[in-house]
Amino acid sequence: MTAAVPAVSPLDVGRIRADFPVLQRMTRPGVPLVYLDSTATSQKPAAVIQAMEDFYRRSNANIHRGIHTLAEESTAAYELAREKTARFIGAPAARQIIFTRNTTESINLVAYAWGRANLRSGDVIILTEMEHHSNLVPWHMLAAEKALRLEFIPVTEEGLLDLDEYRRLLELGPKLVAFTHMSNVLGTINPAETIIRLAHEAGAVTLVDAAQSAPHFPVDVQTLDADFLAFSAHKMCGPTGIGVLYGRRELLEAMPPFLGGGDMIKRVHLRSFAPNDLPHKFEAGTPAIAEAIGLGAALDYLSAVGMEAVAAHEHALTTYALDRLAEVPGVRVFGPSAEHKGGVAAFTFPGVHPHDVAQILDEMGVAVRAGHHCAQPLHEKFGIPATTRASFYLYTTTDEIDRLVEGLYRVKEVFG
Ligand code: C6P
Repeated sequence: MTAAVPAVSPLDVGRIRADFPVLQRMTRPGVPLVYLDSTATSQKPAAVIQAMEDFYRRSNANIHRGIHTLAEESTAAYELAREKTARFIGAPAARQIIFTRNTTESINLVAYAWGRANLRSGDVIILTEMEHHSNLVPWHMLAAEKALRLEFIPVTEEGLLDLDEYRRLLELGPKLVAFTHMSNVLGTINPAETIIRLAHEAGAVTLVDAAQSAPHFPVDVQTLDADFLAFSAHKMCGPTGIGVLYGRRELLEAMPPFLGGGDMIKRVHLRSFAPNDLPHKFEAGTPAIAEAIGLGAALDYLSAVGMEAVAAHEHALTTYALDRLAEVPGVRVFGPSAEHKGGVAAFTFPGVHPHDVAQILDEMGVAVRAGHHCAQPLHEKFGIPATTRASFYLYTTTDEIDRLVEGLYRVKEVFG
């Protein structure tokens, strides 16, 4: 497939695509893969696969425990990945980076450790109507346990947060404001700096779900002034099984541990224990070592490409995709205009179930996701059970968006 890219893209997408082995495959004879499901998980460049293989071939050992050569190499590689992660998001210190399994676990860690220690009956938490279940259910669970009150910033018809309503909700004196930086359905890029500044003025702690922002545009925790920020490696060219929680040092230091076990302690006696220092206090048990190294390689890869360039490429693709999808009669794309939107287009096709749309697209090699995308309340808000969702990344081309549109005309033929 030729790698046609938007005229204004700053990326050499042909070269980038050559770095991703899976993008070279056919899904069936003569049908090349068009991978438009990076919001669910991104593909991995050879450099990441190689870094993990090299670790297992050369240095595999447990970390923070042994004093033999392999254990020292392994520990150094794991801690280097933490330093790379801190640098990637502008964290002041590597010890403020906690490795978890994914965004979901990072948010659960905050709900369990910070929430249980700091929230009391009647306290208010502000969320938004566009949250992924990962940033809803942990708060539902905590609210049920502690009789907390959950409030939601409404989403407008256009797919933006209603900031006037947010200002009114802040008058309730919330303890926490937790919100997604970018919606995995609408693609809305929320004004995180403003949301955080207003939350701080109201005395609230903030948590940013950066699962869809950290992979796609520059995110700097100090510019944002975020208290907590969570994301997953697998959505940003890294492996599954490792995620990140960034936290403000004072908050992390004051929090009790999340899980108990090896590595998270300084001393253990039969009837007591003393927790370890940051970041180890929150990393009980043997962690995902090879995966951390894979994450480090993914961040090297993205940094070499340049996150500004990734964002500019995706913006151009989104503009192109919205124009092309508007040509297909009856297709309704949810979310704001390209100005406020990342590389996600979730849509309905008149009279055809999203699963059927995805099935026909798959026959043409086009991989999209169909369903509620773990954002059921948002779909309820728009009065629909499900959408078909195409999503873009640094390796996506305009040719691939053309294939998506061709596929939608095929859906029209099949379903009349
Ligand atoms: N969204 C999607 O297809 P995990 O599964 O923990 O790595 O990420 C959870 C998560 C949290 N917040 C947002 C905004 C997300 O988009 C996701 C994951 C995927 O949309 C899988 S459901």
